[in-house]
Amino acid sequence: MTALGTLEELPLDYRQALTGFNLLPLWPSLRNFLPYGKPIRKTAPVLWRYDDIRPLLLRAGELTPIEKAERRVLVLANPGLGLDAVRATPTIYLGMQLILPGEAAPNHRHTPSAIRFAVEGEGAYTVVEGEKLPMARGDLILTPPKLWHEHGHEGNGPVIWLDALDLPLVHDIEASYCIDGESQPVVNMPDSSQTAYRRAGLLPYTALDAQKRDFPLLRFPWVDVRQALLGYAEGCGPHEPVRLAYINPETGRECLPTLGFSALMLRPGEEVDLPRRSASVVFHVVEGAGEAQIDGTDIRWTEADTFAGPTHADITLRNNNSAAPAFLFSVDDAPMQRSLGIYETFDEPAKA
Ligand code: 1HN
Repeated sequence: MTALGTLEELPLDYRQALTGFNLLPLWPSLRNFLPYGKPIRKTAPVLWRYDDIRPLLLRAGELTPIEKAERRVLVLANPGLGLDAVRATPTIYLGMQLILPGEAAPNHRHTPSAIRFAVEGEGAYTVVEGEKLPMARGDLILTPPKLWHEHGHEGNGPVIWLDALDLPLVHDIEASYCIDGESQPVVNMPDSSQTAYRRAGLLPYTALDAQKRDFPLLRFPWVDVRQALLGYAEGCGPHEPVRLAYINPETGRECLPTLGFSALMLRPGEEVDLPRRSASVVFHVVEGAGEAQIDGTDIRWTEADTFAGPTHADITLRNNNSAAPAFLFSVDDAPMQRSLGIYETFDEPAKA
C-alpha cells in the first residue's frame, strides 16, 4: 500500500494558491475521514457520579432563579470530545435538570428530540401537547421533535431528572431552533400510557384503521418497565442479556426518530458482555451498584450515576450484588444510524 502524500510535500505557493480559492487537497487527511476497519473515536468512556452532580445542581437552585435559566441544567459533557462540545457522545446530549417546588419551566417547542428520565423527588410533571404527564422516579417521558412541552412542580422538595437530546446532531446540521409559547391548557385526558396503551399486544381497536401515529405513547412508567424486565428474565437463557426496548406501540419500532431507549436488568451477580455495536451509548443506573468495562476502562457505578461509551465499544456490565438484580436505563443513537443505513452489530469483540 502506498503511503498517502502529505501537506508538507506540496510547494508552499501551491498550498497558498489553494487556500486563496477556498480549496483543500483531500489526500493528506483522507485517512482521518476514512480510517480502515473502525472509526476514529474521541469519545471517552466516562462516569458522572450523582453524588458529585447533586450538590452542585442544588447550589444552582440557590444561585440561579428559574426565570434566569428557563431550564436549570448541568450538562454532562464528555472530556474526550472537549467540554465545550456539550455532548456525552458524538450524538447524545445529556443534562441533569433541577426544578424546585412551585417553579415552572416555560412552554416551548424545538426541532431537537428530547426525553426526560426521572431521577429524584416527587410531584413534578411535564405537559406535552396538552397531556399532563407525572414524573415518578424512573419514568421515561418523551418530548418529540416540535411538540410543545413545559415542566412544573406541585410537590415538596427538589425534583431532578436526566435530559437526553439529539441536540449535537440537530445543532451540527444547523437545524436547531426553538419557539416560546403561552402555557398550555391541560386537556382533560389522563396520560395515554395509563389508558389507551396499557398493555403490550393490545391497541385501541380504531388504531387498526387509522394511520399509524408518530408519538402515540409519551410516558413509560418505571413500575411497568421493572415488572416487565423481571417477567422477561424468567424466559431468558443464562447468558442472554435481559434488555427491553421502549417502542412506539403502533409501529413496533423505536419511539423517536433519532435516539433509542432500553432498560436492562442484571441478574444477581451477573456479568454480561454486550455485543459490540456501531451506536454510541449512555447508561443511567436506576437501581443497584456494579462495574462496567468500556474499551478497557473500568467504571464503578452506583444508583443514579450515568456513564457513556463511544461507538463500536466493547462493553461489559457487572452487578456486584449477589442477592438482588440491578436495573439500568440506556440511550443510544441506533435509530439515527439505522436511518443512515450504517447501524451494525458485531459478533466478535473489537481487535485492539
Ligand atoms: C430543553 O428544551 C429542555 O425542555 C432541557 O426541559 C434541556 C437542552 C438543550 C436544548 C433544549 C427541557 C435542553 C432543552
